[in-house]
Amino acid sequence: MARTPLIAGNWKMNLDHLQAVAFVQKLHWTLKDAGHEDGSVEVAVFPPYTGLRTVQTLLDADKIPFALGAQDLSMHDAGAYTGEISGAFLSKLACRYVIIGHSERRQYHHETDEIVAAKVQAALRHGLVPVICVGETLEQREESGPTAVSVAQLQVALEGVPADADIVVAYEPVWAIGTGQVASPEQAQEVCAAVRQVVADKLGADAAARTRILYGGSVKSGNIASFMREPDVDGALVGGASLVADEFAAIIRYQK
Ligand code: G2H
Repeated sequence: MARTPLIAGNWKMNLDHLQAVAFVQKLHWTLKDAGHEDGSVEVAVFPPYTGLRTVQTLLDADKIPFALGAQDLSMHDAGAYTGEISGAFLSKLACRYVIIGHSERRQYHHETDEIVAAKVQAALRHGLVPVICVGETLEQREESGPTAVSVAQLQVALEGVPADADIVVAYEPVWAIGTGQVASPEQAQEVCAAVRQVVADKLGADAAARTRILYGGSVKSGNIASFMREPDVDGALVGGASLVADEFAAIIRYQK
């Protein structure tokens, strides 16, 4: 089954709502000027919550074919949860995606596999596609090998997920995030193949064939093509390099 590649820009806590609009306009025109063919690759941007509304309005008004996503959501739908954002609010802003279980959430906000699983359920309740992040620290890799942590994290995250659910999984080795230390394409492939097997075991062969699995961790224009040549890598979750329009456009325009 052919899977449309997904190149996703996780802006993290960068770009306020005005900078977000200027950035998306610049990215759009950079791609247009380069003769980029819309639709060959799905492009998604993940601004901070405060930028979602302005970016959504711009995408709509200028018919810019980027998907919109949020970087997190609450496991609850509504109520007395100060500071939290409901999936219901995100789907009203035309968000298609929501990142769940990014290693920075797991590390700085103590999100457990069970919290991640509850957030996946919340996303699905509101028609959002969860981008479920998994990945190991260097210590865990040395202790239990390259695939064990991602497999275990994903098994919990997929508990109770229906076989026909639309999900994305992002493999992000923690040791390669924002460090400049990149996993090799072979290392990425090994874990992405194990991730696809978990999807097959939990959700069935059809789901495994259609689910996109991304690699994330210091992706740049100079290394994207080598990842995209791997059979189980269907795209990238890009952090730092997604904040520079020329660089992110070059990543989107990778040649295998
Ligand atoms: C991993 C990645 C984006 P970066 O966190 O999710 O960030 O590309 O800066 O390593």
